Amino acid sequence: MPSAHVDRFVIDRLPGPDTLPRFVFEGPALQFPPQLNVAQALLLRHRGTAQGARPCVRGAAPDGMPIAWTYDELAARGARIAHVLVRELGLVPGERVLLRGANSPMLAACWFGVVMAGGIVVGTMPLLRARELAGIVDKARVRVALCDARLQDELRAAMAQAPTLQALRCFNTGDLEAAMAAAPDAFEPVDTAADDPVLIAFTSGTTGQPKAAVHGHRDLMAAAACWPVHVLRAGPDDRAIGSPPLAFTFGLGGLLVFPLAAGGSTVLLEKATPDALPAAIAAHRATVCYTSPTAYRAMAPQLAGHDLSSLRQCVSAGEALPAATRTLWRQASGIEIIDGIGSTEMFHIFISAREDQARGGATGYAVPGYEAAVLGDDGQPLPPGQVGRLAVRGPTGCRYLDDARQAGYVQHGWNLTGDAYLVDPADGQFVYQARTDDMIISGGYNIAGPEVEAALLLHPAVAECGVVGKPDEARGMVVAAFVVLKPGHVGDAAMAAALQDFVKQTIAPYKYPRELQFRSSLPRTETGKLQRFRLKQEAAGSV
Ligand code: 3UK
Repeated sequence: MPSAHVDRFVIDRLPGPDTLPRFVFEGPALQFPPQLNVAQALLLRHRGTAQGARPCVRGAAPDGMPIAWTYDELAARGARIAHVLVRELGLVPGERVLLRGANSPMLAACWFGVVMAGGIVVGTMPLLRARELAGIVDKARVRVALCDARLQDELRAAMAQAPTLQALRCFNTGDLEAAMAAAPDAFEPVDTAADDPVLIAFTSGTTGQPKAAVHGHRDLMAAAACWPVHVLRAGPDDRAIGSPPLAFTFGLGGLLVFPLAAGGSTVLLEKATPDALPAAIAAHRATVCYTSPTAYRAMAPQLAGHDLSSLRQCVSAGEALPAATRTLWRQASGIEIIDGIGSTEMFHIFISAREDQARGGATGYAVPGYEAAVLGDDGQPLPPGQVGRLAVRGPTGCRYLDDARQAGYVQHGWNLTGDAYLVDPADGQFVYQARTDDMIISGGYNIAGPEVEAALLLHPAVAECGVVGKPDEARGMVVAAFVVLKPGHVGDAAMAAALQDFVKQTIAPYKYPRELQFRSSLPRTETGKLQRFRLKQEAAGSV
């Protein structure tokens, strides 16, 4: 099927066939028509039907007034935005549109407006600064941006550094709403090919230049046919809520694409921190919650006084879920967390387990539709119990925009996520060890930092912790822990010794942190990941 893209900037910069992963589409649910537009498939096809009148997205306007739009109301707003993009800003299919804003119903309307018009969405994290925004504009060659009025300063500053960006409209009480009012509320979506790009997702990039992962219309629908159907199993009466930004594919899938694909609804909150989320779950009667392991840990002691009776399912991703956090959350909420590993490159979760299969410390099984394996250094699968590189393939996969690092993520048709895993010989579950470059090799032993963290988290005084390798002349590296204590505990030498002993009693003694420092907080990315490279620098004494 010919592409509908008039602007071929992205299509011309995709990896060649020899560096693409093997895409696997098995079973009737993964067969798609040659032409597909996700805005049509998720939203527009319901117009005027009973589904069109059902609740779709909730949230609040900038003045705090509650918003509750049906499918038809979201579609109408998306259509008006598509008209503004095409008529006023001259957008052509294939052009990139940068979106900037905290999660809100208007951000979702902008997302659909861009997609209806055949554009490619370039999501950006709200906390990014002008310099980082300019890098994204440059890499994706962005001419048009839609921005929350309250976040426009940093983007205007970026425009000075990135001259391709020329057209900016602001929403959530800005000039976009005025332009929308003058536009029709119906738009014929561009008839895109199923594999036309629809999204450029920048990796959160803990180090180095961020990578731009491209996904097409079919990729989003294929992801929606896998994990949400087989593991989550949420339906039309479910209402999603959570913290990940729509610029992070964990949030885009969990809080927009998947709820709509199931005919359900979503709550898009500007502020979904652990202090705010329990009250929001109660206020919106949400049924499915998406957030990070650290947020579940921080929320667990704060549930009293909130009516969480609507909540059925809790999804954790972004980093490994420690067994102690799973237990803590089950005790506080009565809910068994669904853990899942996903990545920006794969779009969403590819290894996970249903609540009834979930086991502390394990991520789960390959999601139906995906295959997963643990490979040795020679690229061949390892027997269960041995630690190697996690490899996955399925209906989605890595396609970096114009990036030599494609050859690092994709090898022999597999997507290599950069994670060290093993398969548990007892139950076949995939068990996370560490990022491959974070494995600590000390005195000839391989030690996974997250395993030591999981042990420390079992101690009642520990709120959060991070464990990294510190260069050491005698042992090559030693295990160094950074610990945040819960209120009421003192980080003195006695506490350090007690924690070290505790680890020796809990896991193999050679894994205990020989160095242990107390901190008031740990460095994290906007997607909730611990910034280990900072802890490593600190441990090495370079900062
Ligand atoms: C790590 C996990 C252990 C792992 C993401 C769900 O996190 C997401 O995407 P990113 O590109 O990072 C990918 C990397 O993060 N990771 C994520 N989840 C887990 N490690 N257990 C987990 N449950 O290192 C992976 O390679 O930021 C997660 C859905 C969409 C996503 N983009």
